Amino acid sequence: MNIGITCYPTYGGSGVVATELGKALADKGHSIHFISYAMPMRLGDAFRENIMYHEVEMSNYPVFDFPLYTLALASKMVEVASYEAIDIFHCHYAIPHATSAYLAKQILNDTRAKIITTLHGTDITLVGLEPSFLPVMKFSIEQSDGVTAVSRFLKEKTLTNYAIHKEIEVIPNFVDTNKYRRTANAELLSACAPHGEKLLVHTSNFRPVKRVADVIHIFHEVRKKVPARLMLIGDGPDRSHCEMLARDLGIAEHVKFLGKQAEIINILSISDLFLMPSQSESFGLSALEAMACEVPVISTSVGGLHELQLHGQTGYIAEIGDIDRMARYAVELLSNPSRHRTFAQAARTRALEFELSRIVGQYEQYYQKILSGAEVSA
Ligand code: GMT
Repeated sequence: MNIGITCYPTYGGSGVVATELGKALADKGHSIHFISYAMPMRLGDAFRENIMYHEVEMSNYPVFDFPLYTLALASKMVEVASYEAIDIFHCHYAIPHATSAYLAKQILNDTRAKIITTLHGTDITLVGLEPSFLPVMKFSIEQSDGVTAVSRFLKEKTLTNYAIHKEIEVIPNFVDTNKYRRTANAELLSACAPHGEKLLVHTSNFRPVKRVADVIHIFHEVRKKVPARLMLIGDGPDRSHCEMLARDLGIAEHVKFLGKQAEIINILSISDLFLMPSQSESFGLSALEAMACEVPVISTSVGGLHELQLHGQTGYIAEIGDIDRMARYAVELLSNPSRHRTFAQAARTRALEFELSRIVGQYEQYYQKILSGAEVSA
């Protein structure tokens, strides 16, 4: 198949899923055309002759106070489809990608190329609900030939929040468990935990929805009972506040803000616990990556997280903002090596259920279903 994949090229989960999916599909012989405003981060070192990258060019005409990305993307999709016989436009994150794809298809006047939109999370639960976007979002989702969601939670939210009468296929996120596996790195471990401290880790885009300040507070409580250090990966609007908070609580020397990291397997491999105290999480891809590296997860009970992590087996689940409980769970696991080992193994076993090859196969089957014109309206 000739597949055009549009995603955000940044470190966010939707871009990661889109890029890893494209690479895996290319390995299976499909031709993949990434269409975005920058090269997707995880594509960097993945040259293959059947992966093409088409950059959306943005003009900066002074009359435009705001960049017209939706239109520029639609034009690039038209161009790529005209010369590359695209079978499927697979849009990751609905805003504005599904809208651009709809526009492109109208311009092409082509019934052959199908649009599949994969909903990832905040496109549905946050941004898309804003009155300035909602009607366009609803329309664009309804006009897609196929729609997938990364969890049952997200599917239900889409159907109810947007009053959409359309079949939505749940295809969960995935991880390459051959790549994401725990590998010993004594040198890194002794650099990060020189006195044998336990290592807690968090990775996110530091947006309010991630409640990174809770991570700092949980760690503060944990340190009162267990010698530990905290590593924070990623960057975003709440980072400065969190750095200040760590200083105010007097724990700054035990907290490392690592910023954006291209390669996190080595860090996960030396970690003892992953913290995800999010306010909303449609799936929790970064928790899955941690689980694949045998890192148990302490998370909130929101969204699709309980579809991934099993309370009392792969980690623990608490209510949003219940810092004390999350800290208690963390201390309990960190101070009981045999239970920690059992949880770490269970986390890995659970992650294997989301192995890349299984889920990529589900996407391929879904592509076939949509291409064959199978009925997807409710
Ligand atoms: O977490 C974010 O805000 C980034 C966002 C994205 O689209 O890049 O992540 C969403 O998609 C991920 C991949 O499907 C999911 O694992 C995350 O749970 C989801 N984030 C939220 O729902 C907040």
